[in-house]
Amino acid sequence: MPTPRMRKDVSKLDASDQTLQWYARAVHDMQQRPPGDSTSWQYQAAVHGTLQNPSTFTQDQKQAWAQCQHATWFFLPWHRVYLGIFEDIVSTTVAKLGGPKDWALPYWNYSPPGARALPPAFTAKQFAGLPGQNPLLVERDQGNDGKPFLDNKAVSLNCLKRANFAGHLVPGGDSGFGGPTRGPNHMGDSDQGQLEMVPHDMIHSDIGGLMGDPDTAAQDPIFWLHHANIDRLWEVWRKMGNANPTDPKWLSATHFFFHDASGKPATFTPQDVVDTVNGPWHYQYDNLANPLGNVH
Ligand SMILES: [Cu+2]
Repeated sequence: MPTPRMRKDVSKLDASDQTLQWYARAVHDMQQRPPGDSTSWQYQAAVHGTLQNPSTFTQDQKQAWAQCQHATWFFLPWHRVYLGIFEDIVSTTVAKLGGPKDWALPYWNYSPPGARALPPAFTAKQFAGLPGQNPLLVERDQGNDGKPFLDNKAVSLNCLKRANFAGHLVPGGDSGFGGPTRGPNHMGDSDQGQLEMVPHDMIHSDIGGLMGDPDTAAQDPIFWLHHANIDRLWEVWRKMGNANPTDPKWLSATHFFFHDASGKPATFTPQDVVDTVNGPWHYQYDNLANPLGNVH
């Protein structure tokens, strides 16, 4: 098995670290690819959601686009697959451009008081020696001035106190850490799991702009660092002694369709991705400490 990639905290990268410079170069490269190429920036963003009318979709796009899972217990595993494929595409692109072969997606852990501003690479007008505007700088309602903008409520990690992954689809009921037991669900504001509501939704809506709408969110390069943190918090929660569902309805009954980093159609179930080190991608996080301290 290859050495697992290490996903690192973006706020703690050394001054000499080139992770974000290579990210910007890879984003720029992906943006030059034709939108029909499943490894292009536009195509990858459309897998989450798109403003294009579904009646214009090709047969392939009908299966692959506008698939993000929300307000369901598939929220976490679906986004884990989405990130795994994206990280693969970026890392292949970084290597092709002459960068390191072990590039890994960094995560933005916005909960500590010192990390509540966008990382400077996302607000600089120019970056990484690229021509024109920095591809990491896009339209946002807040954050582009480089100042901290997230309050305590937005970055609260109370979701980690939930012992149950699965919740119930009952109005006002317990939606669980990971979301209510239900079939695949593309959109939906209500009945979200606790991690999906806070901090996930709060970060999306506080940044606003592209991030404020699921149909455009993945066009903002910060989306991927935000979701890497959400994926990390799932691992933090597990490491605290909590367990994923064992119900086959969650583990293996639902197959999600994607194209892998080589463009080949591929399906995944949550069972395929519960182990980050031994799954289809091999990665780990540099910090899985319980941020709540010793909670009794
Ligand atoms: Cu999101």
